[in-house]
Amino acid sequence: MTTPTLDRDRLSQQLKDLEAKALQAIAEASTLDTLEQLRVAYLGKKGELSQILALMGKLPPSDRPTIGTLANTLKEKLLQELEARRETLKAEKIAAQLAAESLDVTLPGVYRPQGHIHPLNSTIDRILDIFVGLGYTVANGPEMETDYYNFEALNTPADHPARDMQDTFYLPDGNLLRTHTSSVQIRYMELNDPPIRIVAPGRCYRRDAEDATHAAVFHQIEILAVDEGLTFTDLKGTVTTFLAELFGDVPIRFRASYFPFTEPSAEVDVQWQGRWLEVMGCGMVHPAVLKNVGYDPEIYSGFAAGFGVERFAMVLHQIDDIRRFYTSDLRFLQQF
Ligand code: 2U9
Repeated sequence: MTTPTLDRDRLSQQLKDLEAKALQAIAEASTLDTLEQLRVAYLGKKGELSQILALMGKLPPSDRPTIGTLANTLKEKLLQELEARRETLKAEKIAAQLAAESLDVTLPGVYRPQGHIHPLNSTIDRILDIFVGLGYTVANGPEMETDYYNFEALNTPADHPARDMQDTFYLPDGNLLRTHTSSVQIRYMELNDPPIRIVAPGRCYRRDAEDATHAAVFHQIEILAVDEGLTFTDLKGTVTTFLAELFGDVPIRFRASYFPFTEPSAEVDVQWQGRWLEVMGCGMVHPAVLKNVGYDPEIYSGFAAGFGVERFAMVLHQIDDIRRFYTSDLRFLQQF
């Protein structure tokens, strides 16, 4: 019995069916991986085209060239279609990336409101600039203090009203929250020999009922100069220069006053919008204070001054209530 020979027409039809199926699958492929799977499925060693070619041996020799040519033509066509589809998919992938990553530079930016320096901080900076310009060094110290550094070293006797409970925050361990930055100056003098010129800014605490001009937490700046031969004239000159820098050329006056840590003492007023405003206190450092830090009052003399920053900021910016500094109301803060 002769092996039924595969007639040429059947093989040729198989090749045509394969072409149609493969071309449709390539056209529908949506990823490069799928295309690679199709290449292997159709053109690989065990692919469908190879399987048909394997049947060539059963054809009459005279028919083999025809089928061989058809098969090679189909292989070339499928390779071209695979490559074309690959290029299309790659181009689509790049186009999708470009679209996703595209930045329209003409879009408006994200609005971020401009921040503002708090009026207290800008006032402190401005004041520190004036004294640093006069050769002073900025000194800082602890806000929690001992009775010694806050009162005793400053010649403030035990029964002085400033030490009463109603004015000072005492802590359970007997320490306190400093009521002025004078303690910083004591600490500095313990560690440094004259001549010294320091400016001490900082947060201070007073047990006051809060109202339009009193806050439990407030900011103070004090200056201290100790050298040989300093006199009240040097103090007046320094205070006058400082106030002229801040308030311009307005009348100022010194009124005799008393503080335990200075002798003589004075309070300073500036004439502002037609009224005399008290803005600071000052005086010559009391000899007992110099002795407490080991300075010889026969050789050295010094002057000091202190003022509340809120008070300056309120005068300079016409602010009517001290509490506005602490309530974080943007309608207030944005004005500065
Ligand atoms: C040392 C010696 C003396 C600092 C001084 C004042 C006068 C004064 C107040 C102003 C308003 C405190 O913020 S306030 O409540 N201060 O009037 N301060 S003389 O004298 C010193 C400081 C340190 C070693």
